Amino acid sequence: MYYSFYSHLLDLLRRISGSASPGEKMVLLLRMAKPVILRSVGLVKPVSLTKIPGRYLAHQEGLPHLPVPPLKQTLERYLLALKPIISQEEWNHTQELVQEFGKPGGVGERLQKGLERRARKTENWLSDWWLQTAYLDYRMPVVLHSSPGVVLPKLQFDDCQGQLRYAAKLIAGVLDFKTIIDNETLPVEYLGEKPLCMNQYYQILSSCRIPGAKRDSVVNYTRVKNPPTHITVVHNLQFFQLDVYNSDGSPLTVDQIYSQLEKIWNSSLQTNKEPVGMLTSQHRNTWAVAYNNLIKDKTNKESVRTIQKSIFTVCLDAPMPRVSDELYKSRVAAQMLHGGGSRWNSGNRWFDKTLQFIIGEDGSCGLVYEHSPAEGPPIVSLLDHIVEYTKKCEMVRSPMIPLSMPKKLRFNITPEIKQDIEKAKQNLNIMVHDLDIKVMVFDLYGKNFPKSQMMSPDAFIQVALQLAYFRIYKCSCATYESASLRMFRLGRTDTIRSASVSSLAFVQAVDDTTKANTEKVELLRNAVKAHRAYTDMAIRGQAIDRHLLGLKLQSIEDLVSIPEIFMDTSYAVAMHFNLSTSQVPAKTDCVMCFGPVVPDGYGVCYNAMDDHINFAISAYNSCADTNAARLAHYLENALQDMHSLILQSQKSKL
Ligand code: COA
Ligand code: HC5
Repeated sequence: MYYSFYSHLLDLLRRISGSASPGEKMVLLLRMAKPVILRSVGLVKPVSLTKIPGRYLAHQEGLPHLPVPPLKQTLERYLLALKPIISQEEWNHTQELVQEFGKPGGVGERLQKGLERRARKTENWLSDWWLQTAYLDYRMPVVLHSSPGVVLPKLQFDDCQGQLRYAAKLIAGVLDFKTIIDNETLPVEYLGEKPLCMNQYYQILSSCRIPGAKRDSVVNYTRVKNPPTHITVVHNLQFFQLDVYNSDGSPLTVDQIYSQLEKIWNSSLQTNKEPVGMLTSQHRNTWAVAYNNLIKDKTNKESVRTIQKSIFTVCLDAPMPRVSDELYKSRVAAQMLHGGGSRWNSGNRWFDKTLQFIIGEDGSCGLVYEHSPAEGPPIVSLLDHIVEYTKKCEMVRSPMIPLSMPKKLRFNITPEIKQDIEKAKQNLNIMVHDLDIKVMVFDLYGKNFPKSQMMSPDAFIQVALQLAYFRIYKCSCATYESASLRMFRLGRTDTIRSASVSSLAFVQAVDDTTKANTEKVELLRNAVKAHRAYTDMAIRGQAIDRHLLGLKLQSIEDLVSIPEIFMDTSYAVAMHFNLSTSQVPAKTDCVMCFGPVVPDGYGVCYNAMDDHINFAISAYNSCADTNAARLAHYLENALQDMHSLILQSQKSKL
């Protein structure tokens, strides 16, 4: 049914005339055919994606390939991006290296040809390289260094019954979303006019990272012969396999899930267990060695496989120390990122698991996710779905067929494994003490104010961040903002470099009392425009960072020596992101967070709502030069000052 429908569609596509590319034509056709496709999904049983090309595959095939930007363009833009962050002297030196690299018939051109060849041969020249470089080869612990967290608004319960009830609804909400994914009825998302790659949605459930001696891997059990029908629940450091489908294939009801959770809860009341999950918080090389040791035992191996294969994990957390209202959100953000330490909930996790929902007894709720399979937006849109679902769904007590006790996942802890767990505890506790995190809700305005001024809200926030940083450090630093490459097939991200010549001109001028407000506003508008222009360039696949990375990796693959421009101090400065930032828009009023990417840097994640902005700022306590609360304070001032600057200059015009 599917097959003949799509062959028909492809046939139509071949016949269609006009200037659109085959990809664009397919998307057009798909949009026209949407109701038919939805109906056809209702007629047939959901099938594995590997067997029959469904709506999803056809959509994917219609997406354009990620381009390789022109070499000359990237080199020019690289030099420009360096201007605000290095000295003139360094810049002059780098300019010579860049010229040498880019000269006709030179190394750059040869590598560029290699990249172009790779782009012709692959679905996406970058995605595999990116997965390896940014995630699987990266050896630092996933905790703080890679896995982001999300905090939901505080929920209305304060005991373990409320905790279990909410957990049951949340699980049902995820399963509801899973049905949409499995049936391929997830609406295609758009960035402006352009349809986006939906692949990441198919990677977030039933997947897990696995440590390797030199390189990790990531497995996905969605498209296997017998896809998993269970989730993992962790309570008091003990893991359980909870089957979430009835024998007829229907998902358990909220009521059924609740009663299963109660059973889990009651059979895991002891708290003296070995926190085996703590091992997953280790440096990847250390964990890889411990992992091989752990799974030597057959029971342990089975338990680990069950966790890896599960659709997702739910962590029922033990109560955490109470804090003031002011500190509450920051504390929960830390709970999501690391679990609070070995005394609290860090062992109540399997950090390699892609999706872990965390629910505390005090109404705290959120998630931590292992980043390698997907970016924030699909995760957050799943969360939006859950929040809506849990609001609507009521628990109705209905007669139930008794369900069997969820299986406890057993671990045989040898003295060697115990020692590995002890080491993991120590290292995790060091990380916990090192994290400095501040959640700030800026409520003077949200997206609506910059919009009313005909400015991009995201660019406005980024310029404010540049101002805050400059006021503290009296200089600009290499700044990273994630830009989505999902306009392209299998696209992940590129970098928007927020420190620009224009942002520097603005931040240098703003506190200069000799300058008029009108001039300052002009500089502000310029900086915002420059940022928005960089964003447009990045989402169209024309930014510089992934291209430069590609050229470097191509030289490694060609076994030629690494070109001088990549050995240069300016390159190191450009890649040392003291500010690592990201915006993930959400319908829910949630806070998203992640750690800094350099020891002396900040992680800044924000969710801009219409009338307020949620920020989470992280830093390391071990660095004397950084302080999350201080940056938050300066950021708040910068946003206030930019607001009054604009309003004052408007008043004076009247
Ligand atoms: N005047 C008035 N309104 C404007 C405007 C202007 N000059 N410029 C933008 N706007 C509006 C937009 O139309 C948009 O409206 P909407 O709220 O109705 O959708 C809104 O302001 C927001 O636009 P902007 O702030 O410019 O940002 P964006 O939504 O285009 O997002 C990025 C910019 C970089 C965040 C986005 O392109 C992106 O790549 N997102 C994904 C990032 C990501 O993957 N992060 C996670 C990595 S794990
Ligand atoms: C729930 C929000 C998660 C945001 C995660 C994010 O932005 O990750 C960035 C991914 C990328 O490729 O840009 C990396 N960063 C955290 C280092 C900015």
